[in-house]
Amino acid sequence: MKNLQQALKVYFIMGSPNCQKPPKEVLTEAIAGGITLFQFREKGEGALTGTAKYKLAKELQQICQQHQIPFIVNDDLELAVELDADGVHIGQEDEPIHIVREKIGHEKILGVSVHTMEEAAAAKQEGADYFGIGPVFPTATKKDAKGSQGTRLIEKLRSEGFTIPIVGIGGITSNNAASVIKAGADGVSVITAISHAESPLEAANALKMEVYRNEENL
Ligand code: 3NM
Repeated sequence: MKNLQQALKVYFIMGSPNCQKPPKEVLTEAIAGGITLFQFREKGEGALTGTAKYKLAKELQQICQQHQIPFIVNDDLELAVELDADGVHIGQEDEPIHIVREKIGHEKILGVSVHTMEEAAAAKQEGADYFGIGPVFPTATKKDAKGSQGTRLIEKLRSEGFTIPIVGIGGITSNNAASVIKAGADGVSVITAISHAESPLEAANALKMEVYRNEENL
């Protein structure tokens, strides 16, 4: 995808367990507030499965399509293929990266969560389009997340010459997004900061302002 770096600026991730009002409403508001990419991540307590999961994914994808927001599926490769989603995001515990790449083809976005230099080098080699790096700050959203590691790995990757697009994840809000961008990330990915906000629109907008304000080249 041509403008992946731009699309990663304000990357909203969500599934029904993350929402305090209807997911379609939350997504619509987040888009109005300026998110640039959406990931459907139906995980955690009360997560939908089967037909209900498919139906919600389809509805959210349609909202994204109406607004030209790329729609990415977390982990569920089968769902991504079925929906002809714009991409997939996988962790280290999921299917091997090169297999996922083979299955989705080269036109789709492939995001990979990495936690070490070794994982980063391997992920790049196997065909990742971008890295998700976290948790940058403590997060209550992902129960099996590792301890927060700050922006160290982002800085190290940049200082060692990795130019691949990177997003930080984990506990990011408009109050701390600046440090993630200053460390060298192209964007921030968030769940709670937008999905639990009283106004997802304002929360998305505040994040967007912080990202653009702190970009190196401005
Ligand atoms: N992955 P919030 S942290 C989905 O470190 C996810 O790889 C993480 O949610 C990682 O913005 C995380 O609510 C949760 O902290 C992010």
